[in-house]
Amino acid sequence: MLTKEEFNARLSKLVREQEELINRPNPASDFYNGIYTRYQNPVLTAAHAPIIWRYDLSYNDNPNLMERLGVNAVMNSGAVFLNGKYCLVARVEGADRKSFFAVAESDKPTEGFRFRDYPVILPDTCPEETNVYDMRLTQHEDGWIYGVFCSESKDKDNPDLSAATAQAGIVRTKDLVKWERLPNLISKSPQQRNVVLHPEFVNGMYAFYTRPQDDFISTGSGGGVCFALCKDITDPVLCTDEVVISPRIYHTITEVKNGAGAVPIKTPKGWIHIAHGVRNTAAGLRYVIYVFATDLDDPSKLIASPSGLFIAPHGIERVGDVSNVAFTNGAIVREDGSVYIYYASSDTRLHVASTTIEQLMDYTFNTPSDPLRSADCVKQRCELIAKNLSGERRV
Ligand code: M1P
Repeated sequence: MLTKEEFNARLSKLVREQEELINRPNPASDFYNGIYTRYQNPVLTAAHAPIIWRYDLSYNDNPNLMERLGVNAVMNSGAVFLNGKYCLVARVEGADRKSFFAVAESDKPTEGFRFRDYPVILPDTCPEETNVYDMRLTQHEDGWIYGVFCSESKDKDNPDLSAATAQAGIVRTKDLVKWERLPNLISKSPQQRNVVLHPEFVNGMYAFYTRPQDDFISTGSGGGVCFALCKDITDPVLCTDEVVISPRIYHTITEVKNGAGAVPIKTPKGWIHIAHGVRNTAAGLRYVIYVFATDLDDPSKLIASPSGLFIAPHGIERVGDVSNVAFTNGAIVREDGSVYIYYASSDTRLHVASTTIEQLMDYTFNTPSDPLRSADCVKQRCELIAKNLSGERRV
């Protein structure tokens, strides 16, 4: 058992080290691709979880200053700019494997994120719900901020202990403090994950990006990221068919599955979507982030598909609880055209990549699309090489 002095000294050290972590600068890394900037440090980790969430600070009750409720990971975060702050609604995973949501905010987009004292208290309206995660935050033109997240329950009809059902839960708020829970989205698919609400009305209705799937992990017959409409968000039943807008394609980064990520970004040339694609490998599934664009007037119409991946897990990002994963569910766009993409690595920690609308549009609309066969990919690359060798700027 610690003496009171030792207890206080250890606590002071914990507090000091966490303050140093939160306040440490986050310079850009050396990574270069002309498309976005990466940063040296994650913006949120398990170590950012407040000490008061994890330790009982009473010397009488916890004289060894033990962590009582550990936090295992902080990852996939929705993002909005609100009241002058960059606000993230992070997926926090306890040591008990249950995830919950918590708001972390900063004056700066790339560093200084601090959790509020309490996590989000979601209205507990689904008794069968076991786990919640991956909230997408949509600042809708109706004036609400909606959070659409995965609501996971045990599949009681399946004797397999791991069998689960994923549904799209919906909440709304004006301030990220008080949350109103709406019914879960009703679609024809038995399972839904990675559902995102479009920020504008489409034909006077709410529009959702969905990801139908046959079971909890495998999308099965689900063909990719879909689009469908809903008349009333307080009675959220999809009233149109879910049409595939970004398909899964053989021998591409979306072969096994894909899913919508950040809320689509409106640009003069179209809606830019930052999504994730999954392929299988001998080392397990590999998740990368990719981009596509849809028509401004008809967001169900695909208009650009830059080839391949946009962000892959890099260096240390490749390792974590679920290794080889880059995943995004939030981005913030500022009036000056700067864009901050919050992405998690390996289901463990959260990072940011910064770019601009101008760069994103250049990437999305000028990157050639995947010709889908090696022979055609070589032709495509040779055209680039030939252009460079004959052009005015030879290296
Ligand atoms: O473990 C990687 C990701 O797996 C899921 O994504 P998907 O539904 O596309 O397989 C999500 O559970 C996500 O949280 C997780 O990061």
